[in-house]
Amino acid sequence: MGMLIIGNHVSPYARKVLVALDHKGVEVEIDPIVPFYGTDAFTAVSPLRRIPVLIDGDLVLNDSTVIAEYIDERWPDPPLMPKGAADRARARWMEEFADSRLGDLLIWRLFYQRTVVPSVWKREPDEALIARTIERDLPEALDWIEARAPAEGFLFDHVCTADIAYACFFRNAALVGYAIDAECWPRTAGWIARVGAVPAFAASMKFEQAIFGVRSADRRAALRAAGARISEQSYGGAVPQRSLMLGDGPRD
Ligand SMILES: N[C@@H](CCC(=O)N[C@@H](CS)C(=O)NCC(=O)O)C(=O)O
Repeated sequence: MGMLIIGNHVSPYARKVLVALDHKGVEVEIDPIVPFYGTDAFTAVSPLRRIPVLIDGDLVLNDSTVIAEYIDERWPDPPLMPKGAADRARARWMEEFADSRLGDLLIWRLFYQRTVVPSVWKREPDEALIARTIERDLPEALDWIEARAPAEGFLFDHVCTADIAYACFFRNAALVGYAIDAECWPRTAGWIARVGAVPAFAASMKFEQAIFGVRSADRRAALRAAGARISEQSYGGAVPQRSLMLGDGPRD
């Protein structure tokens, strides 16, 4: 078996590492599970029951940031981190803000409510939480991002993991109907569009489109038909399990 990523292109965290690998021309097999359907074997390699997971021989890595840094060190060309200690630290903090704050706002409060809550947990989304997020919390986060978004090009002198992370989160937002208002946040809107046009990111769109809204059980076939290399074995099962990190309920 070659190197494996457990995860799918609709997870912003998994997509970050899949785009990084593609950007570097590294081939990988994918097991595109929805994490809630992970089996006990999944728990064994992902103790928080989260995607992505990278498995490379006897190396098992968790967390998209850890995985992306491993990828960048193992295949240094083209680089996905800036040079120099200060810029590298800045890049890590920018990525962390996206992973934590945009993860909370765009994934758990928006995307999760609109997609996972009705389809996996068979409940109505929490509309009050969604409204509060869009009207109050996201504008605050976008103001912070706007002050740091580049007017042209990327955060540093070439596209980096941090740029990709933001574009991944805003793609999930777009999938549930949220677009950055370019009149309010023009630099952010322009920057995210430029990252979206980076070939490896643009190439991920066909995989996202192949699986978004497709039942967990049918995703392997859909992705294979779209040209992805799908693993023989899967860490996914038929029955969803409670999220270790969230319980199975909405979060505020
Ligand atoms: N810090 C982690 C977060 C990963 C994460 O939250 N992944 C989501 C999918 S988008 C997940 O697996 N959620 C399942 C759960 O929390 O139960 C990373 O960067 O990889």
